[in-house]
Amino acid sequence: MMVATAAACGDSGGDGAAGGGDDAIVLGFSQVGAESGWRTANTKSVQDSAKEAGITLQFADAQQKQENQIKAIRNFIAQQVDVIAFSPVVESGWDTVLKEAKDADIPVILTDRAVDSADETLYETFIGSDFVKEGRLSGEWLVQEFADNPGPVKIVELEGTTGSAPANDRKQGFGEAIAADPKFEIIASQTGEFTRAKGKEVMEAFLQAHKDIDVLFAHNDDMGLGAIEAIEAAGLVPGQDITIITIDAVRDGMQALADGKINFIAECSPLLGPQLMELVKQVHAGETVPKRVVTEETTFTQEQAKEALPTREY
Ligand code: GYE
Repeated sequence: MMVATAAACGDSGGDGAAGGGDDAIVLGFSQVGAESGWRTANTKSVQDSAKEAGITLQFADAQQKQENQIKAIRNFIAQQVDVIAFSPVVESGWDTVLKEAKDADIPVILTDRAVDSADETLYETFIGSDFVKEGRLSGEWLVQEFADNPGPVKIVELEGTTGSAPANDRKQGFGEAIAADPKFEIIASQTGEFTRAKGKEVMEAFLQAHKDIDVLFAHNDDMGLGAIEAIEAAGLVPGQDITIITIDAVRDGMQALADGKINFIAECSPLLGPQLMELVKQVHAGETVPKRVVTEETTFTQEQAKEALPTREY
């Protein structure tokens, strides 16, 4: 749809020029923020691979606020960058600004998180994980692990950023998996905003309100790591008194898993940079790209974490 104008820029693709020469592709990238270890690794991956690909990166940090992302995108449009990529902090409320980019003939790539726009022509492609699957795999592990437990199994949940695709989808996938047996009961669920500090704070409140928590499901490692501090401060043993499941598998999470403080992690890869740069080049050249690119991921038990840690990239 944007083929004609995108191809009309007629540049050479900026071969080899680290940071880009005059004719390098300019990519405007609006990042969510710096809320977690995952995000730090993701930012590094995007910056390193842009450099490697000779793409000039205009990087904007939205500090977890949608209004900042909308401003950044409008800025990119005003600057007439070649391609816009962004990781939408929440799912809804993007149609107007995406329409503005489309009217300016600037192709948009969604990275990491999805939008709920009904009009799929507002973006070229979406590259990122299957968050529902991550939640489901977490729930399925729990169902298996507690197969011989007569129940009730009391679960507390630390949700990610309210309204974000990973929070919505991980909750859904986990909920579907544990619905397999009515003995599983989510007794409290609240946002910890994907941060360690908030994860700790909310877990403290959970521990005060409930004396009989069996399981913690945290939508990311960082909130789980914050919660571990609260659990230890309450005189309980994380990984034993409370079974802990998280998502991401960043280094600190994997270390806690190997140390026995977390019991299971569903991986979510932040290393989206290289594939993103390929897609940027393709849409800039007017090539057709798949509408959805799903990241490959696995899961880790404590034993598997011990094996994987020495060669873990992030
Ligand atoms: O799981 C979390 C981060 O959008 C997949 O955002 C990402 C999530 C990730 O803050 O740690």
